[in-house]
Amino acid sequence: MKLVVQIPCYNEEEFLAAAINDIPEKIAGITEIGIVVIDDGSADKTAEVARAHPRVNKVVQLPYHQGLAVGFRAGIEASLGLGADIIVNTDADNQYPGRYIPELIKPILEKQAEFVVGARNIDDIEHFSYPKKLAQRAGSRVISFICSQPVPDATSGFRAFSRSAALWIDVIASNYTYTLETLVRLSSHKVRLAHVPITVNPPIRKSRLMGNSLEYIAKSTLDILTLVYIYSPLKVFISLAAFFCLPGLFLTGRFVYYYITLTVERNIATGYVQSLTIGVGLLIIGFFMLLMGITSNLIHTNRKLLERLLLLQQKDRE
Ligand SMILES: Nc1nc2c(ncn2[C@@H]2O[C@H](COP(=O)(O)OP(=O)(O)O)[C@@H](O)[C@H]2O)c(=O)[nH]1
Ligand SMILES: [Mg+2]
Repeated sequence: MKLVVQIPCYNEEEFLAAAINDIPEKIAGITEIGIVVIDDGSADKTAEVARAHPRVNKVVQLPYHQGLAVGFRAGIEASLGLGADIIVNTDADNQYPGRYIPELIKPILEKQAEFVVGARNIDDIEHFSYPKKLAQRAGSRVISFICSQPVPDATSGFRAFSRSAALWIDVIASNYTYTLETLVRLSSHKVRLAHVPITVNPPIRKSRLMGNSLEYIAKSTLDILTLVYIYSPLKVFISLAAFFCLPGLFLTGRFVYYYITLTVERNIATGYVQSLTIGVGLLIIGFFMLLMGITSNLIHTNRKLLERLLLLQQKDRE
C-alpha cells in the first residue's frame, strides 16, 4: 500500500523542509511513503529546497504562477503517476501536524471511506478572527447542505484520498482553492466521506492565500455561489422560479377573485389591474427561470457525462 503526501507550495523556501521533516517515515499498513512537492511558479528557491530534500520523490514545477487549485490538481496527477494508493494533501507551512497522517488515512485503510478531511475545531483556533470563524461556519453549513451530509470543516487543506476517489478530482469553479469543490464533486459521485478531528500548529507566517477576513469572505461567497449553480443548477433555478411565481400567482389570483366576486356576480366595476399586470409579469419571469433551470440541468447532465469520460480516460492511462 503506497502513500503519497503532496504539498502545494508558493514561495515556501523558508518552511518547506520543516513540513517535510514532520511527515512520519513509517506508518502501520503502509509499505512505501512518497512525497510530491508542487512549486507554483515561486519567486524564491522553493523548488531547489524541495529537490535537495532526500525524502522528496518528485518536484512538479509549474512554468508560471497559476493558483492553488491548479497546483493541487497537478499534485494529484503526479501522485497518481507515482502509483499512489492513498494521497494525502498537506500545507507547506506545517500548519497540519504530520503525526495526524496515520489517523487521517485510517478510515481509508479500514475501507470505511474514500475521502477523509482533517477537521479543525474552528472555535478553538486563536489566530482566526471572529469574521473568519463566522465565514468558516457559514461556509461549512452551505457545503453540508449542497453535499447532503454534515461537513464540519469544509476549508481544511489536510485531506486524504483513496486512489479511486482521486480519479474523480478536478477543479473548474475556482483557481485559488480546491477545498470546497472537491467536497461537492466527490460527494456528487457518492464517494464516502469521513472526518477526523485534528488540532493545528500555531501560524508561523501570514496566510499566502488570503490577505484579510473581508477578502476571505468575498472569495468564499463567490466560490460557493459558483459551486451551487454549477453542481445544483436545478435547485437554484427552481428556487428562483418559486420566488417569482408564488407572488405572481397570489397577485393574479387576487385580480381573478375580485373580478369574479364583484364584476361577474354583482356587476360592480373593479380595478386591481395593477395586481394583474405585476402578477403576470412575475409569472413570466418565473416561467423563464424554470426554462433556465431545465436548460442548465441539461448542461449539468452533459458535465456528468464528461466527468465519466475523463474518469475512463484516467483509468485507460493506468
Ligand atoms: N500552488 C499554490 N499553492 C499555494 C498558493 N497559495 C498558497 N499556496 C499553498 O497552499 C498552502 C496553504 O496556504 P496558506 O497560506 O498556509 O493558507 P491558509 O493556511 O489557508 O492560510 C501552502 O502550502 C501554500 O504554500 C498558490 O497560489 N499556489
Ligand atoms: Mg496555512
